Amino acid sequence: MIKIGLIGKTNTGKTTFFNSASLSSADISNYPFTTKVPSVANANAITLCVHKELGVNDNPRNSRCIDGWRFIPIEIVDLPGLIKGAWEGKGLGNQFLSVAAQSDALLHIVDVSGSIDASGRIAEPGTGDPIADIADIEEELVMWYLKLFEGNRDKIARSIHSGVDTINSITEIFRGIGVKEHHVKAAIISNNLTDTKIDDFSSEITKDFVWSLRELSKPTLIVANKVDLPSSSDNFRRLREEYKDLIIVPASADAELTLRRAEHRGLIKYLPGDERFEILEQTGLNEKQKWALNFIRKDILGEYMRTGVQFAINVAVMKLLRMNTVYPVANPSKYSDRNGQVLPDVYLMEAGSTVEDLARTVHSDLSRGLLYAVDARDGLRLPVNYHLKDRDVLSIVSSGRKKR
Ligand SMILES: Nc1nc2c(ncn2[C@@H]2O[C@H](COP(=O)(O)OP(=O)(O)O)[C@@H](O)[C@H]2O)c(=O)[nH]1
Ligand SMILES: [Mg+2]
Repeated sequence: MIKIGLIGKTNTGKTTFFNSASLSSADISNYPFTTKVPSVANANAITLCVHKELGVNDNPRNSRCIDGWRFIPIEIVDLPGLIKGAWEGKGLGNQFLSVAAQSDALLHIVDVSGSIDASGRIAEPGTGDPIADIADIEEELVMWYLKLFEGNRDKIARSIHSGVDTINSITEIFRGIGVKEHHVKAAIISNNLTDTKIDDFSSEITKDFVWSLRELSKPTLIVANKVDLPSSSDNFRRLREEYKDLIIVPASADAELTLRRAEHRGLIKYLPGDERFEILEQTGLNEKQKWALNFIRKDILGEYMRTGVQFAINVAVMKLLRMNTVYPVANPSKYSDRNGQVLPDVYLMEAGSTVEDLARTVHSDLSRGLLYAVDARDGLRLPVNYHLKDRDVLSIVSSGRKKR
């Protein structure tokens, strides 16, 4: 399952984001380091289901379908707040880094209202500097990569001298934190290091190289949280000016938590990520709740279209990790499995994956004796090396086992 780590300084709203995305109730508090252990929960990537377009009713099994939207489970991890020097093991640095290492992508949560100081303590709104906060956390991540590289320089060199190629020798060092050969290859190419010997990696070259490696292996977007506070709008503008090469999603985790709780209690109708909600129980609302909902409607949804929590997750999965949704079915004319269940499963498949990858993901039986796939929309036979597209509905045919 795809795993997304929430990183950032203390008190930026990571736990609130985590709770609102998963509607679980880990402690939300102001004290530094309350999040002692990383907690993991299920959240969802949400995409438009194909069932409406195909004109059928579906029987989802590995996911849910609500109002035409497919909710595909993913994992989110709430990490302890990072402080400067984490890469040297300060604070909960080592614990943080070992968990971040297991994430496929990162959501970097910043307090865009400037309500925390540089060390993550609650401060007067507007006094903190979210731009510097982003740079601090980025620096920590890069230093962690740099430390791994520098600490293993001799080992890498020995491996290369013994005949292992450069890419594999470097990948071996970083494998434990989720770095793949193709990341190392791309980092070498983008820094024009194809013909540079490892002994000639100056400290400057090395820093550029690990910077690329960090970017490639842990795709990250910025969640500019707390946009509900008035001091956020200027900071948000500055942030966008300053970091043109990053995806920045404005968010109010607090507003999302309010909406999901109200929805949970049957007070409103609201789908995560929606641009609107509907009050069902006017009479069940007290004045404070009415005020809060009005505020969310006007100042958050009205201004930013959405609370940003679900949107950030969707963007991370679909854009950063380049996932496509693919629906395997056994019966291409009924879009069903062998038991007649319509569109039971949807899989997130990385762009570039093939029919063969899908077969392997669905069931090892299918990949043995794999023959081809049938496009359920038009009956077209697709070879095993066909690149899956988003919203493909495919029947995999193998000699090992009949259609699935
Ligand atoms: N105004 C506002 N406050 C928020 C928002 N998200 C979190 N907070 C508050 O920020 C403080 C720290 O939140 P928490 O989730 O514990 O931060 P963490 O340390 O990053 O996990 C708490 O007082 C939250 O209520 C938000 O979107 N808007
Ligand atoms: Mg927390």
